[in-house]
Amino acid sequence: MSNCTVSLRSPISPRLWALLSALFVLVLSSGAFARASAAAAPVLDLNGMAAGIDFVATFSEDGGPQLIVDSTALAIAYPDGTQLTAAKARLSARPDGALESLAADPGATGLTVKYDAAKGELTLKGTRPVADYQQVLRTLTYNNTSQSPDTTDRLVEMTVSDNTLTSLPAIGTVLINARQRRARARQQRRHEPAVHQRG
Ligand SMILES: [Ca+2]
Repeated sequence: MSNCTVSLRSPISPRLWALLSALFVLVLSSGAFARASAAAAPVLDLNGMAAGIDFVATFSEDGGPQLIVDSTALAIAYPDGTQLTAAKARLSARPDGALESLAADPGATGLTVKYDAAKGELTLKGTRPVADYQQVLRTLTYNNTSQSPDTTDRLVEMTVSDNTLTSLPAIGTVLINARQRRARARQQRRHEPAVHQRG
C-alpha cells in the first residue's frame, strides 16, 4: 500500500464554511427552479398511434362537413398539466372565402366553440380537463359549400394550450375533390390513347 497521508493544514474557517453552504443552497434551489419552469407543453397528435402528429383528409364537393382528424385516435398528451384553456384550428388559405368553414361539436363539455370567418379560425375556450378538449377536437370538420371549389390543398394548423404553454402546431391537410376535377379526369381518360403492349 502506498504511504499517503492527507492533512488539512488550515481547516475551513466557519465564515468560509457558511459562504460555501450558502452557495450550495443557491445552486440547488436554482436547479429546482429550472426544473419547475421547464414544464413540457401539451402535445396534440391528430392521428394517435400512427407516425407523426398530422392528418390528411379528403373533402368532396357537396359531401357535407368532412372530419379532418382521426375521430377515434386523436390524442392530447399533457403530463405536466390536467386542464387546458384553449384550442385553435386555423385555415391558412381560403380561396373560396366565406364558403369555407371549420366546425366542432362541444357536446356536453361546456367548451365554447366559435368560428371566425374573417380569420378562418375556429377557437375552443374554457378551463376544462384535457379529455374534454380531446373529445371536441375529435369532431373537427371542414366544409365548403362552393359549387366550383378551388382544388388547392387546404392546410389547417391546430394547437392546444393552457395559460402559458402552447403545443407545437399539428397540421390537418384537406384534399379537395371537386366534381369538375373528377369530370375532367374522366374525360382525360377517355381521350388517352389505348396502350398496346407487346407480349
Ligand atoms: Ca401520432
